[in-house]
Amino acid sequence: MSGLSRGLSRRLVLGSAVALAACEGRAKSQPALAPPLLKSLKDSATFPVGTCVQVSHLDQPLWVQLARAQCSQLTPEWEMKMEYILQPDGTYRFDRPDRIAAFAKANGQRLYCTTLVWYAQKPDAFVKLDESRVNFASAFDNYITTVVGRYRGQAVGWDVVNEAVAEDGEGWRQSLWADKLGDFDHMRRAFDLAKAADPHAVLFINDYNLESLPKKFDTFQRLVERLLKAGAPVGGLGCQSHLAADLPGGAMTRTLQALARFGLPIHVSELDVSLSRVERRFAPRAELERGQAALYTETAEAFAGLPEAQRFALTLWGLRDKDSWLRGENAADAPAPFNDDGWPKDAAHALSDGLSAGLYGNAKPRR
Ligand code: 9MR
Repeated sequence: MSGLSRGLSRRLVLGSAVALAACEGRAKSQPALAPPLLKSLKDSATFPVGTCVQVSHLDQPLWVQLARAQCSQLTPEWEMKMEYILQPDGTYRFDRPDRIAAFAKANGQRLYCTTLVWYAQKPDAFVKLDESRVNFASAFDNYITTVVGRYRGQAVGWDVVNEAVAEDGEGWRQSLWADKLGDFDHMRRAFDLAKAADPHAVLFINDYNLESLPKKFDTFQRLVERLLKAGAPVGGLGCQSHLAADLPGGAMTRTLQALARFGLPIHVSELDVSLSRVERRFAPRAELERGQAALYTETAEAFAGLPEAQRFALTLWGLRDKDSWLRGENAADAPAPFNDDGWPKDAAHALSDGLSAGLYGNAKPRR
């Protein structure tokens, strides 16, 4: 698409968002539109920039306008997980994940999917299964084969194993899956099944606190090595990146560079920067906001500095503050790049600066 037609189509999108906002009867004093950044996030980057999404967002014209303008990839936030898909009686429901997949396709955005194996989810349908390993294993196999197969050809990647490593770095987490199918074998099995169901999707192992807990990070890397050595088709490494605003500078850069040593694509898969989950609880808010902006820049710039083939995508876990899961934990948190009304915060400009580092040969960002 030429610059001219892109500008034109963006104006059309903005125009229709104005009309929709008017239909919604928004108060005049409320900002109706997110003012554009100098350049959108997706246009600032040489790699896909994503956000998580819930079906409820698709009915909000302002969210739709923001996500279309800023993002080239979508990850269903929870409606592609077992908690939604798998019913207590063992049947599957795909209405909402299908709707998100259709939205992504209609808007020319990539679809990334999370998650297949997660210690935190043990739906009734599995818990209730017969104790025999055979039934359990075939239900596990069927779930992965069916769900991955359904989005074959559209999903660019899957979080196959999510959050497998213990927080203290002492080995791997216990889970229903590990109990029934083996600590290591259930992971290996999930990768093999996902590969068979969609040979083209990039298959990730994904985890969090890798930048802040050295022992956990070490165990994560050992697990990756072991999976690769066993021949598991691990195609990429996911670094969730739920950061605290007072994380010391340099940690994210070191983490991404260490991950890059595996030579696999890297996904910054769930980036947000909390102002509440900080150690320096009494730090002035403005100082934390500066820390937040600096971390958005550092993460994007470090990512942009990875070898091209390893820059899978950078995904935000919430575009606007009010979209964030962290609001449920602390109503005063404001972890996203855009505020509740969809206006770019300093964090959005900082993120854009970091993303642009890739466009200009890793030149230093503006601020
Ligand atoms: O943000 C997600 C929230 O809406 C869901 O209720 C929750 C359970 O499905 O998962 C949240 O996302 C998590 C992600 O899948 C894995 N890393 C941590 C995220 C925040 O809890």
